[in-house]
Parts: sequence; structure tokens; C-alpha cells
Amino acid sequence: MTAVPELAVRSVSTRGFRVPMRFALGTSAAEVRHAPLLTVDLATEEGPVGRAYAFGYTPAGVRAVALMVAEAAEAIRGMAVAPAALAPRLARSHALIGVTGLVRFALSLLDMALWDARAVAAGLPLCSLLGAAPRPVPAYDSRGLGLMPPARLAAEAAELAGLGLGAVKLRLGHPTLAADLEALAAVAGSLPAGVGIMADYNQALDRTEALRRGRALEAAGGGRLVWLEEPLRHDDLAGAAALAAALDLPVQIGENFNGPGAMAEALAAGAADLVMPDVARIGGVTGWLQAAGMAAAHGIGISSHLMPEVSAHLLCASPTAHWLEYVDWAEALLREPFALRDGAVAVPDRPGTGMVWDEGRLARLETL
Ligand code: SMN
Ligand code: MG
Repeated sequence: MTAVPELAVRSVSTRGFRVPMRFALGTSAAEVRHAPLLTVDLATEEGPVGRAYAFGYTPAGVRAVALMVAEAAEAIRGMAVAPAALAPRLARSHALIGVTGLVRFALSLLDMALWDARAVAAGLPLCSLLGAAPRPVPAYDSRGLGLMPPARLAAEAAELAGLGLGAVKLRLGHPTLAADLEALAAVAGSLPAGVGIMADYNQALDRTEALRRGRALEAAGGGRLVWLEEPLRHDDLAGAAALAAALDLPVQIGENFNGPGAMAEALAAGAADLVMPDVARIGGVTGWLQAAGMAAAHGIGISSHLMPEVSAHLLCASPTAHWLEYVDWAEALLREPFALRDGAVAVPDRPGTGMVWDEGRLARLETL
């Protein structure tokens, strides 16, 4: 067995970047043209550095999370790099402000960096430290296909198909069901047969409309639809449960799970056929492992949300791993962007997540 050297937290630094996106992300909630990314570097007394990053949604999100990371890092300075032990301590010491929203993001990022430091120190890929082995993780393309007119969707779908992934995500929530169906037809028509489509509403619908549109998509999808994502407000668990019971098309939720407890509540309510936690909201690697255990115990597929470079390792170690959400936004930060092969992200056989910042490229990015 490979020993993991004892490490102590020395210091933590963060940087914010505004990364141009090749494809705009037009969701029913907001349009994003630049990815606000926050990087974390956790230095240890012994030398190994743990790295993490997250999509911060908005520039202020990145700045606020950076402040929270710095404050939380002070609280663990000098302590052992033992993320599973530190997670409950950090949660407890943030109980007054509440471990939710941006606080949850900050603690998740710290957790990811702590795990990375351990894996780097052990000389093991993160997934190997978690008891798995690096393998290709089937991925779908989530870089584009926002709320756009059908002709633009068809053109963009054809462009995405060039990457050769087995599925793509289509954002829905147009003003009418007819427009949603046109969008689906445009994308389905310009993708090679066999490429699946994930339909993401980003919480746009009420219960009545979700059932109406869900049934119509099911009928029109012709087997191409992989799942129906966040049709309802993310915390309407009763609504999601009723919808999941009524539809054959699997209902997918999870990017808004605030920690493993929220996922436990969703599963207890029967609110999801599939889950897709976000590593920065579920509680980092520590939270993900709990989520993966729950998904496995319920026998349901677990997929990731964003941060594919970290999530690929986590899916390797998840018994019911389903799909990796692929976006290329962090390529602007990395010395060796992760390779895509045969529709899958190749988990690199390098220590930690395998993410090393390319300082030359970072210096040319706009900072936040
Ligand atoms: C999404 C929305 C906004 C930013 C990033 C991602 C989306 C998804 O819900 O699932 O990819
Ligand atoms: Mg989504």
C-alpha cells in the first residue's frame, strides 16, 4: 500500500480569472459569455501543493468565495491535511453564517485542494487515492446549445459534433412549448444518429408546465433524450417526485444540492431518477464520496456538473457513474488540458487531479 505522507497546511492562495468562452451559455436563467473561474493553491509545510478550481457563476461570486476561502484557510493553518476530518470541523465553525451558498462553495474548494495535496504527496492520481484506477469517463458536450433560434442551434450542434462525444446538453425553457420542440428538432436533426441529448430547463417551469412539456418532449424525443434536467425550482422536491413518477423520461437534478444532506432529502422524496451533484456545492471530494455512496445504495446513476478535471476522478471512484459533463473552460488555465478520446475524458495518470497551472497563460488572462 502506498503511504500518504503526513502533511500540514501552510497557506492558501486564490486567484480569479475571467475566461472567454468559445460558445455562449444561454440558459433560461442567465446568459454567460465569460467563465468566472477561481483557482486555489494550498501549500503544505512539507512542500506538496494541492490545487482546485471552480466556476464561480459571476465575478462577484468568485471574489466573495475567495474571501471565504481565505478566512476558512486561516482556521486550518498548521493542521493536518486530513480533509475527511476537517470537513465536519469547518462545517461546525461556519454553523452561524450557515454552510450554504458561497460558504459551501468555499469549503468545497478547500476540501478539493486538501485531497489534491494528499494525492500529490502520495504520487497517486486522485482517483487511485480514492480506491479506483484512472480510466476513460464517457462525457457529454455542455459547451453550447443555449436558448437560440433553431438555425443557430443546428449550426452549433454540427460544430459540437466534431468533438465526437456521445451526447450534448441542450438548454430549454423557450417562451413556448412549440419553440422548445423546434429547438430539440433542430439539434437532433444536425447531430449524428445515436448522439444523445440532455434537456436542461434550469428551473424554468411550474408543475403544470413541466408535466406538459415533459410529456411532449418524451413523445418527440424519439429515444434521443437522455434526461430532463431541473424542470422545476430546485427545491420543489414534491413537484419533482410527482413529475418523475408521471414521466418515463428520467428526471435529473443535483447541481443545486447543498451538501450530501440535501441529496439525501431529494432521494427520500423520490425527487430524482438520476443525480448530478456539483463538486463545489456537494462538499468537495469528501461530500462527493458521500453522494456517490447514496447514489449507489439507491441504484441510481450519478453524473457530474462542470469542473470535469476534478469530476472525472470522482466518477472513476463512483460505483454508479453515469455521464461526465464536459466543458473546456479550464483549458485556459492548464499546462496539460485533459485529453478526449473515443467520447471520453481520459483521466491522466499523474499525481493529484493532474491539474498544473500554466503561469504563462494565466498572466495573459483578465483577472477578477
Ligand atoms: C449550467 C448553468 C449555468 C452555468 C453552468 C452550467 C447548467 C448545466 O445548468 O447543467 O450545465
Ligand atoms: Mg443544469
